[in-house]
Amino acid sequence: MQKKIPANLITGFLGSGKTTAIVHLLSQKPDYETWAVLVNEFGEVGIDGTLLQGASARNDVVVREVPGGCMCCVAGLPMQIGLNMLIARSKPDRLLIEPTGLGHPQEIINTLQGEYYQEVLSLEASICLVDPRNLEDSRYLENDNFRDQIHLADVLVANKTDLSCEDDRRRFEQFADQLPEPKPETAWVKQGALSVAWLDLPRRDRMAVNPKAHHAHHRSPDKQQNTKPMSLPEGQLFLRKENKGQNHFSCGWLFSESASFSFDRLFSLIHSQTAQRLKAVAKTDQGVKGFNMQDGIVSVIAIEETPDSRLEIISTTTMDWDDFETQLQETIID
Ligand SMILES: Nc1nc2c(ncn2[C@@H]2O[C@H](COP(=O)(O)OP(=O)(O)O)[C@@H](O)[C@H]2O)c(=O)[nH]1
Ligand SMILES: [Mg+2]
Repeated sequence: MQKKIPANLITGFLGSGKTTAIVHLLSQKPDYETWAVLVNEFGEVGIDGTLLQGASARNDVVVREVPGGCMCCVAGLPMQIGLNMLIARSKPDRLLIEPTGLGHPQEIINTLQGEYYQEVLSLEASICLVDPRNLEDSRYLENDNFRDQIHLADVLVANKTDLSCEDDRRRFEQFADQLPEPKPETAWVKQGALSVAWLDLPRRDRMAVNPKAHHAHHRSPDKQQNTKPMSLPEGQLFLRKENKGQNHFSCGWLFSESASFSFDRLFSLIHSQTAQRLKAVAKTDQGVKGFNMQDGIVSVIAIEETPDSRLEIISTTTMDWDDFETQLQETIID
């Protein structure tokens, strides 16, 4: 019988540092192993896959995206198709899964532990990242997905601690101590510096406190069947796709390979946004760049190559997408 592939969930709310943590884990991968990463994004266009592949830049790491909503909604067919292709293509020694920060982990856990994957995958420790500054914010503490992400995790990690103060640390320690079931491992890190050893910790079976939390979506049935990555019809410069659910709105743009952006203009536009989150991968006059904006801070990385340019915004309020689109088009070099 074939050895089961160890699989780990890396969970955490929007922008808590999951992708950063996965890049860090990939840097600790033993040279002789191949690892696969499955990333689910709330938005429709899918950007983390390129950011991850760009940052790891290794051919013994295979990344696949499942865009278009929370994995708890796409946990059925789209995730199975993505996962099956990933496993068949890369025959990985380990699988890391990044669910969207807005998702509830229970459905994914059910799928991964279901009959279909029983002989293929062995689900090991789940690691949940939190920004400790959020532990005094009732919008997080009262959010069922946030609470269950923490509850279902085996390792609880405070990330972005460079932005925290002593009070945050005390609050995090108290929070961890008061959990009904203490975690086998807690940590206080920066830049998603997870230890690869945590991946081998055993997973404890727990029941979600609020497994129905993911049903608070407003998705049309046709979207749930969306299994294909987005692609652009011939001759079209760009297309745009919107999504909403979990009290968040997203809008994504996919640009043709011929579109080239002014780095300075695009950076300024991204920097001026007030939305929760903005991510982009763009061909610019300064090379291919990955942009990541969270709480008004923009980080930029160089990426080796990308077949096209993409940008996605996630916001807690509706935005004037037409207006943003006009501004975005103005950043393209003629
Ligand atoms: N200051 C600071 N920024 C971080 C840290 N970890 C991640 N980030 C930044 O936070 C943003 C969101 O990180 P990302 O890994 O994409 O979060 P995800 O949405 O959970 O996958 C990015 O701009 C990261 O560069 C950290 O420890 N400190
Ligand atoms: Mg991410």
